[in-house]
Amino acid sequence: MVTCYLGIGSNLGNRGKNIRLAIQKIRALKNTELLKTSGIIETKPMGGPRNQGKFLNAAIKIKTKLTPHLLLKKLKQIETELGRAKTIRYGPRVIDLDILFYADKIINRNNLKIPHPKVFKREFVIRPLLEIV
Ligand code: PH2
Ligand code: MG
Ligand code: MG
Repeated sequence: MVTCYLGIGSNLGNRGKNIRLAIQKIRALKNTELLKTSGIIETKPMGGPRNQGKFLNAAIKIKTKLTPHLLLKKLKQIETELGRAKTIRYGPRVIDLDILFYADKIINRNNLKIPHPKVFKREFVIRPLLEIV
């Protein structure tokens, strides 16, 4: 089992419900345990279209036996189940699930970068994260 931190964001639909449902689905993943959940904060959208709605953001701490790539795949599945459609970069989304840290691993693949490259540049990531580390 390794410890991971995930960032969660939503700015479309019932944002709070989307986040709660996503956390439930992560908790239900095999070989994965939910350890901590931050509070949910409302944040101004950073990047993307200027007229998009505000986000709700949160972070969670989990323990998992899934490999980073399998965890990524499961998170993408959950995003799809919750109705996320592919749109423009940084555009509005029903749910966004990002791996922020996976133990002390460093991964630099096209489809997966850990730690999340923007983790230290984004207040909407750092604030909830600080609550649970
Ligand atoms: N996610 C983005 C881009 N901009 N802004 C806020 N406030 N919250 C987010 O989760 C967010 C964002 C890309 O994933
Ligand atoms: Mg993101
Ligand atoms: Mg993402």
